[in-house]
Amino acid sequence: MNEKKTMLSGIQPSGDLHLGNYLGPLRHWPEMIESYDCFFFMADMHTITVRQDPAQLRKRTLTQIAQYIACGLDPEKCTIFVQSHVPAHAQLGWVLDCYTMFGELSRMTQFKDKSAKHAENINAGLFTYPVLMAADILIYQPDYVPVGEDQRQHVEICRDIAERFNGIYGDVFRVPEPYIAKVGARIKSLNAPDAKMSKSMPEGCVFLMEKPEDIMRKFKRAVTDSDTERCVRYAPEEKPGVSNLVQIYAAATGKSFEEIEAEFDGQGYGKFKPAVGEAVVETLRPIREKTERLLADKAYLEGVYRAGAEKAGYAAEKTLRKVYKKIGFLPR
Ligand code: ATP
Ligand code: LTN
Repeated sequence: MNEKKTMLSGIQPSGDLHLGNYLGPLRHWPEMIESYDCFFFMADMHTITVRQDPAQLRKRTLTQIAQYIACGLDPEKCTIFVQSHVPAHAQLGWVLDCYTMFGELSRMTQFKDKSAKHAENINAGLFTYPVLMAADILIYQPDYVPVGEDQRQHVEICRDIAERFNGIYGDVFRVPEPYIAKVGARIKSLNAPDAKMSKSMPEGCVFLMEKPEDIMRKFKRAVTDSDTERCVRYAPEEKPGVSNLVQIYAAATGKSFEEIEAEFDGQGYGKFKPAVGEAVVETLRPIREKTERLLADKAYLEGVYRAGAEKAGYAAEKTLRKVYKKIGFLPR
Protein backbone atom coordinates (compact mmCIF):
# COMPACT_ATOMS: atom_id res chain seq x y z
CA MET A 1 0.00 0.00 0.00
CA ASN A 2 1.23 3.51 -0.81
CA GLU A 3 1.66 5.37 2.48
CA LYS A 4 3.41 8.41 0.97
CA LYS A 5 1.65 11.75 1.07
CA THR A 6 1.02 13.54 -2.21
CA MET A 7 2.10 17.04 -3.34
CA LEU A 8 1.16 18.95 -6.42
CA SER A 9 2.03 22.32 -7.90
CA GLY A 10 2.20 24.17 -11.19
CA ILE A 11 3.47 27.40 -12.70
CA GLN A 12 2.14 29.13 -15.78
CA PRO A 13 4.53 29.21 -18.75
CA SER A 14 3.43 32.79 -19.39
CA GLY A 15 6.94 34.23 -19.24
CA ASP A 16 10.43 33.31 -18.18
CA LEU A 17 10.72 31.91 -14.67
CA HIS A 18 12.07 34.46 -12.22
CA LEU A 19 13.70 34.66 -8.82
CA GLY A 20 10.30 35.04 -7.09
CA ASN A 21 9.08 31.78 -8.64
CA TYR A 22 12.34 30.11 -7.64
CA LEU A 23 12.82 31.39 -4.09
CA GLY A 24 9.10 31.16 -3.29
CA PRO A 25 7.88 27.73 -4.32
CA LEU A 26 10.27 26.10 -6.81
CA ARG A 27 13.43 25.74 -4.71
CA HIS A 28 11.49 23.70 -2.14
CA TRP A 29 10.12 21.20 -4.61
CA PRO A 30 13.26 19.04 -5.04
CA GLU A 31 13.48 18.36 -1.29
CA MET A 32 9.88 17.13 -1.40
CA ILE A 33 10.32 14.48 -4.06
CA GLU A 34 12.21 12.25 -1.64
CA SER A 35 9.35 11.93 0.82
CA TYR A 36 6.19 12.66 -1.17
CA ASP A 37 4.51 11.47 -4.33
CA CYS A 38 4.90 14.64 -6.37
CA PHE A 39 3.19 16.03 -9.45
CA PHE A 40 4.61 19.20 -11.05
CA PHE A 41 3.12 20.67 -14.17
CA MET A 42 3.21 23.53 -16.66
CA ALA A 43 -0.13 25.36 -16.31
CA ASP A 44 -0.46 26.15 -20.03
CA MET A 45 -4.26 26.13 -19.92
CA HIS A 46 -4.18 28.87 -17.30
CA THR A 47 -1.73 30.84 -19.41
CA ILE A 48 -4.22 31.44 -22.25
CA THR A 49 -6.48 33.48 -19.95
CA VAL A 50 -4.18 36.24 -21.19
CA ARG A 51 -3.40 36.38 -24.95
CA GLN A 52 -0.22 34.51 -25.88
CA ASP A 53 1.90 34.22 -28.97
CA PRO A 54 1.56 30.49 -29.93
CA ALA A 55 5.23 29.94 -30.83
CA GLN A 56 6.37 31.66 -27.65
CA LEU A 57 3.98 29.62 -25.51
CA ARG A 58 5.31 26.36 -26.97
CA LYS A 59 8.90 27.48 -26.43
CA ARG A 60 8.29 28.65 -22.86
CA THR A 61 6.49 25.46 -21.95
CA LEU A 62 9.45 23.36 -23.09
CA THR A 63 11.94 25.71 -21.42
CA GLN A 64 10.01 25.50 -18.17
CA ILE A 65 10.16 21.69 -18.25
CA ALA A 66 13.94 21.95 -18.64
CA GLN A 67 14.06 24.47 -15.79
CA TYR A 68 12.07 22.25 -13.45
CA ILE A 69 14.60 19.48 -14.05
CA ALA A 70 17.55 21.90 -13.81
CA CYS A 71 16.25 23.11 -10.43
CA GLY A 72 16.56 19.55 -9.14
CA LEU A 73 13.33 17.77 -10.05
CA ASP A 74 14.45 14.30 -11.06
CA PRO A 75 11.85 12.98 -13.54
CA GLU A 76 12.55 9.45 -12.29
CA LYS A 77 11.36 10.47 -8.83
CA CYS A 78 8.38 12.71 -9.60
CA THR A 79 5.80 13.29 -12.31
CA ILE A 80 6.49 16.25 -14.60
CA PHE A 81 3.82 17.00 -17.18
CA VAL A 82 1.95 19.59 -19.23
CA GLN A 83 -1.56 20.46 -18.06
CA SER A 84 -3.15 20.38 -21.52
CA HIS A 85 -1.84 16.82 -22.04
CA VAL A 86 -4.18 15.54 -19.33
CA PRO A 87 -7.75 16.31 -20.45
CA ALA A 88 -9.22 15.25 -17.10
CA HIS A 89 -8.24 18.68 -15.66
CA ALA A 90 -10.65 20.44 -18.02
CA GLN A 91 -13.29 17.77 -17.52
CA LEU A 92 -13.23 18.09 -13.75
CA GLY A 93 -12.99 21.86 -14.15
CA TRP A 94 -16.40 21.91 -15.85
CA VAL A 95 -17.98 19.82 -13.10
CA LEU A 96 -16.53 22.07 -10.40
CA ASP A 97 -17.76 25.18 -12.26
CA CYS A 98 -21.21 23.96 -11.35
CA TYR A 99 -20.28 23.84 -7.66
CA THR A 100 -18.65 27.27 -7.47
CA MET A 101 -20.56 30.46 -6.90
CA PHE A 102 -20.37 33.59 -9.04
CA GLY A 103 -20.03 35.69 -5.87
CA GLU A 104 -17.02 33.86 -4.52
CA LEU A 105 -15.17 34.09 -7.85
CA SER A 106 -15.91 37.83 -8.01
CA ARG A 107 -14.00 38.33 -4.77
CA MET A 108 -10.74 36.77 -5.94
CA THR A 109 -7.83 39.21 -5.75
CA GLN A 110 -6.04 37.86 -8.82
CA PHE A 111 -9.20 38.24 -10.93
CA LYS A 112 -9.58 41.84 -9.82
CA ASP A 113 -5.89 42.60 -10.50
CA LYS A 114 -5.77 40.88 -13.87
CA SER A 115 -9.03 42.36 -15.12
CA ALA A 116 -7.68 45.81 -14.25
CA LYS A 117 -4.44 45.02 -16.12
CA HIS A 118 -6.15 43.47 -19.16
CA ALA A 119 -9.29 45.57 -19.35
CA GLU A 120 -9.64 44.83 -23.08
CA ASN A 121 -9.85 41.07 -22.46
CA ILE A 122 -11.79 40.21 -19.32
CA ASN A 123 -12.71 36.74 -20.56
CA ALA A 124 -14.67 34.01 -18.80
CA GLY A 125 -11.51 31.93 -18.40
CA LEU A 126 -9.92 34.66 -16.32
CA PHE A 127 -13.00 34.58 -14.10
CA THR A 128 -13.16 30.79 -13.71
CA TYR A 129 -9.36 30.43 -13.41
CA PRO A 130 -9.59 29.38 -9.72
CA VAL A 131 -12.00 26.58 -10.58
CA LEU A 132 -9.63 25.06 -13.13
CA MET A 133 -6.90 25.42 -10.53
CA ALA A 134 -9.11 23.61 -7.99
CA ALA A 135 -9.58 20.83 -10.55
CA ASP A 136 -5.79 20.66 -11.16
CA ILE A 137 -5.33 20.13 -7.47
CA LEU A 138 -8.26 17.95 -6.40
CA ILE A 139 -7.87 15.51 -9.26
CA TYR A 140 -4.59 14.24 -7.75
CA GLN A 141 -5.92 14.06 -4.17
CA PRO A 142 -2.84 15.84 -2.77
CA ASP A 143 -2.19 16.53 0.90
CA TYR A 144 -0.18 19.71 0.22
CA VAL A 145 0.10 22.38 -2.47
CA PRO A 146 3.44 24.23 -2.32
CA VAL A 147 3.00 27.77 -3.70
CA GLY A 148 3.99 31.38 -3.01
CA GLU A 149 1.96 33.63 -0.72
CA ASP A 150 -0.04 35.19 -3.58
CA GLN A 151 -1.63 31.81 -4.34
CA ARG A 152 -2.97 31.23 -0.82
CA GLN A 153 -6.43 32.56 -1.73
CA HIS A 154 -6.63 30.13 -4.66
CA VAL A 155 -5.82 27.17 -2.44
CA GLU A 156 -8.42 28.40 0.06
CA ILE A 157 -11.19 28.51 -2.57
CA CYS A 158 -10.11 25.05 -3.72
CA ARG A 159 -10.63 23.82 -0.16
CA ASP A 160 -14.07 25.48 -0.03
CA ILE A 161 -15.10 23.82 -3.31
CA ALA A 162 -13.84 20.41 -2.12
CA GLU A 163 -15.70 20.73 1.18
CA ARG A 164 -18.89 21.78 -0.58
CA PHE A 165 -18.65 18.82 -2.95
CA ASN A 166 -17.81 16.38 -0.15
CA GLY A 167 -20.71 17.79 1.87
CA ILE A 168 -23.11 16.66 -0.87
CA TYR A 169 -21.50 13.40 -2.06
CA GLY A 170 -19.40 12.10 0.83
CA ASP A 171 -15.60 11.97 0.97
CA VAL A 172 -14.73 12.29 -2.72
CA PHE A 173 -11.83 14.75 -2.47
CA ARG A 174 -8.98 15.05 -0.02
CA VAL A 175 -9.00 18.64 1.25
CA PRO A 176 -5.42 19.91 0.72
CA GLU A 177 -3.34 22.37 2.73
CA PRO A 178 -1.31 25.17 1.19
CA TYR A 179 2.42 24.77 1.86
CA ILE A 180 4.03 28.20 2.00
CA ALA A 181 7.65 28.69 3.03
CA LYS A 182 8.47 31.25 5.71
CA VAL A 183 11.37 32.86 3.84
CA GLY A 184 10.96 33.79 0.19
CA ALA A 185 7.20 33.39 -0.19
CA ARG A 186 6.77 37.04 -1.18
CA ILE A 187 9.80 38.43 -2.98
CA LYS A 188 9.33 42.07 -3.96
CA SER A 189 10.31 43.92 -7.10
CA LEU A 190 13.87 45.29 -6.91
CA ASN A 191 12.87 48.71 -8.16
CA ALA A 192 9.44 48.97 -6.49
CA PRO A 193 9.55 47.06 -3.19
CA ASP A 194 5.86 47.64 -2.52
CA ALA A 195 4.95 45.35 -5.47
CA LYS A 196 5.72 41.63 -5.80
CA MET A 197 8.52 40.62 -8.13
CA SER A 198 6.72 39.74 -11.35
CA LYS A 199 7.62 39.21 -14.98
CA SER A 200 5.25 42.04 -15.90
CA MET A 201 7.75 44.49 -14.29
CA PRO A 202 10.99 43.22 -15.92
CA GLU A 203 13.32 45.96 -14.59
CA GLY A 204 12.71 44.91 -10.99
CA CYS A 205 12.64 41.22 -11.84
CA VAL A 206 15.57 38.79 -12.09
CA PHE A 207 15.02 35.94 -14.54
CA LEU A 208 16.56 32.49 -14.06
CA MET A 209 18.17 32.58 -17.49
CA GLU A 210 19.54 36.09 -17.17
CA LYS A 211 23.26 36.81 -17.69
CA PRO A 212 25.32 37.42 -14.52
CA GLU A 213 26.22 40.97 -15.53
CA ASP A 214 22.55 41.88 -16.01
CA ILE A 215 21.68 40.37 -12.64
CA MET A 216 24.48 42.36 -10.96
CA ARG A 217 23.30 45.57 -12.63
CA LYS A 218 19.75 45.04 -11.34
CA PHE A 219 20.97 44.45 -7.79
CA LYS A 220 23.30 47.42 -7.81
CA ARG A 221 20.37 49.60 -8.89
CA ALA A 222 17.94 48.02 -6.41
CA VAL A 223 15.88 50.57 -4.53
CA THR A 224 16.88 50.81 -0.88
CA ASP A 225 15.17 52.96 1.68
CA SER A 226 15.54 56.64 2.36
CA ASP A 227 15.86 56.21 6.12
CA THR A 228 18.78 57.88 7.88
CA GLU A 229 20.05 54.80 9.66
CA ARG A 230 21.49 53.18 6.43
CA CYS A 231 22.11 49.85 8.11
CA VAL A 232 21.25 46.38 6.89
CA ARG A 233 18.32 45.27 9.00
CA TYR A 234 15.22 43.14 8.40
CA ALA A 235 12.24 45.41 9.13
CA PRO A 236 9.71 44.99 6.32
CA GLU A 237 7.37 47.78 7.46
CA GLU A 238 10.02 50.49 7.93
CA LYS A 239 12.57 49.31 5.37
CA PRO A 240 10.80 47.37 2.59
CA GLY A 241 13.62 47.67 0.03
CA VAL A 242 16.45 46.54 2.30
CA SER A 243 14.29 43.87 3.93
CA ASN A 244 13.50 42.45 0.51
CA LEU A 245 17.24 42.17 -0.21
CA VAL A 246 17.83 40.58 3.21
CA GLN A 247 15.15 38.06 2.41
CA ILE A 248 16.65 37.26 -0.99
CA TYR A 249 20.12 36.90 0.54
CA ALA A 250 18.76 34.66 3.30
CA ALA A 251 16.93 32.45 0.82
CA ALA A 252 19.93 32.24 -1.52
CA THR A 253 22.55 31.51 1.17
CA GLY A 254 20.54 29.76 3.89
CA LYS A 255 21.75 32.36 6.45
CA SER A 256 19.39 33.70 9.13
CA PHE A 257 18.36 37.37 9.25
CA GLU A 258 20.48 37.82 12.42
CA GLU A 259 23.57 36.36 10.74
CA ILE A 260 23.10 38.71 7.78
CA GLU A 261 22.65 41.76 10.00
CA ALA A 262 25.87 40.84 11.83
CA GLU A 263 27.77 40.20 8.58
CA PHE A 264 27.00 43.70 7.22
CA ASP A 265 27.03 45.54 10.53
CA GLY A 266 28.30 49.10 10.01
CA GLN A 267 28.81 48.69 6.26
CA GLY A 268 25.88 50.57 4.69
CA TYR A 269 24.17 49.44 1.51
CA GLY A 270 27.10 49.87 -0.90
CA LYS A 271 28.68 46.51 -0.02
CA PHE A 272 25.43 44.73 0.66
CA LYS A 273 23.73 45.15 -2.71
CA PRO A 274 26.51 43.56 -4.82
CA ALA A 275 26.88 40.78 -2.22
CA VAL A 276 23.22 39.90 -2.68
CA GLY A 277 23.70 40.06 -6.46
CA GLU A 278 26.65 37.68 -6.30
CA ALA A 279 24.80 35.21 -4.07
CA VAL A 280 21.95 35.18 -6.58
CA VAL A 281 24.29 34.80 -9.57
CA GLU A 282 25.94 31.79 -7.92
CA THR A 283 22.57 30.25 -7.01
CA LEU A 284 21.27 30.62 -10.55
CA ARG A 285 24.42 29.76 -12.50
CA PRO A 286 24.12 25.93 -12.32
CA ILE A 287 20.39 26.13 -13.07
CA ARG A 288 20.95 28.24 -16.17
CA GLU A 289 23.77 26.02 -17.41
CA LYS A 290 21.82 22.83 -16.87
CA THR A 291 18.71 24.30 -18.54
CA GLU A 292 20.81 25.16 -21.60
CA ARG A 293 22.21 21.61 -21.76
CA LEU A 294 18.75 20.07 -21.42
CA LEU A 295 17.25 22.31 -24.09
CA ALA A 296 19.82 20.93 -26.54
CA ASP A 297 18.28 17.47 -26.07
CA LYS A 298 14.65 17.86 -27.15
CA ALA A 299 14.14 14.10 -27.45
CA TYR A 300 14.94 13.66 -23.77
CA LEU A 301 12.51 16.42 -22.75
CA GLU A 302 9.78 14.92 -24.94
CA GLY A 303 10.33 11.58 -23.24
CA VAL A 304 9.95 13.24 -19.84
CA TYR A 305 6.68 15.01 -20.58
CA ARG A 306 5.16 12.04 -22.43
CA ALA A 307 5.88 9.68 -19.55
CA GLY A 308 4.62 12.38 -17.16
CA ALA A 309 1.31 12.75 -19.02
CA GLU A 310 0.87 8.98 -18.94
CA LYS A 311 1.38 8.76 -15.17
CA ALA A 312 -0.61 11.89 -14.38
CA GLY A 313 -3.42 10.83 -16.72
CA TYR A 314 -3.75 7.51 -14.94
CA ALA A 315 -4.08 9.14 -11.50
CA ALA A 316 -6.40 11.88 -12.78
CA GLU A 317 -8.75 9.51 -14.60
CA LYS A 318 -9.27 7.57 -11.41
CA THR A 319 -10.62 10.62 -9.56
CA LEU A 320 -12.65 11.76 -12.58
CA ARG A 321 -14.41 8.37 -12.79
CA LYS A 322 -15.26 8.58 -9.12
CA VAL A 323 -16.68 12.10 -9.52
CA TYR A 324 -18.73 11.21 -12.62
CA LYS A 325 -20.20 8.25 -10.80
CA LYS A 326 -21.10 10.31 -7.72
CA ILE A 327 -22.89 13.02 -9.68
CA GLY A 328 -24.89 10.51 -11.70
CA PHE A 329 -23.34 10.51 -15.18
CA LEU A 330 -24.22 7.30 -17.04
CA PRO A 331 -21.05 5.19 -17.34
CA ARG A 332 -19.80 4.56 -20.87
P1 ATP B 1 2.30 37.17 -12.99
O1 ATP B 1 3.41 38.00 -13.52
O2 ATP B 1 1.26 36.80 -14.02
O3 ATP B 1 1.72 37.65 -11.70
P2 ATP B 1 4.05 35.41 -11.65
O4 ATP B 1 5.34 35.87 -12.13
O5 ATP B 1 3.57 35.83 -10.30
O6 ATP B 1 2.93 35.74 -12.71
P3 ATP B 1 2.93 32.80 -11.42
O7 ATP B 1 2.88 31.84 -12.55
O8 ATP B 1 1.66 33.50 -11.07
O9 ATP B 1 4.07 33.84 -11.70
O10 ATP B 1 3.49 32.12 -10.11
C1 ATP B 1 4.12 30.88 -10.05
C2 ATP B 1 4.45 30.53 -8.62
O11 ATP B 1 5.46 31.43 -8.14
C3 ATP B 1 3.29 30.63 -7.64
O12 ATP B 1 3.38 29.62 -6.67
C4 ATP B 1 3.48 31.98 -7.02
O13 ATP B 1 2.93 32.04 -5.72
C5 ATP B 1 4.99 32.07 -6.97
N1 ATP B 1 5.45 33.46 -7.04
C6 ATP B 1 5.25 34.33 -8.04
N2 ATP B 1 5.82 35.52 -7.78
C7 ATP B 1 6.40 35.39 -6.56
C8 ATP B 1 7.16 36.27 -5.74
N3 ATP B 1 7.41 37.51 -6.11
N4 ATP B 1 7.63 35.80 -4.55
C9 ATP B 1 7.39 34.53 -4.17
N5 ATP B 1 6.68 33.65 -4.89
C10 ATP B 1 6.19 34.06 -6.07
N1 LTN C 1 -2.27 29.83 -10.34
C1 LTN C 1 -0.95 29.32 -10.20
C2 LTN C 1 -0.60 28.25 -11.19
C3 LTN C 1 -1.39 27.04 -10.95
C4 LTN C 1 -1.29 26.16 -9.84
C5 LTN C 1 -2.26 25.15 -10.05
C6 LTN C 1 -0.48 26.13 -8.69
C7 LTN C 1 -2.37 26.56 -11.76
N2 LTN C 1 -2.91 25.43 -11.23
C8 LTN C 1 -2.45 24.13 -9.13
C9 LTN C 1 -0.68 25.09 -7.78
C10 LTN C 1 -1.66 24.10 -8.01
C11 LTN C 1 0.02 30.45 -10.34
O1 LTN C 1 1.10 30.28 -9.95
N3 LTN C 1 -0.33 31.55 -10.91
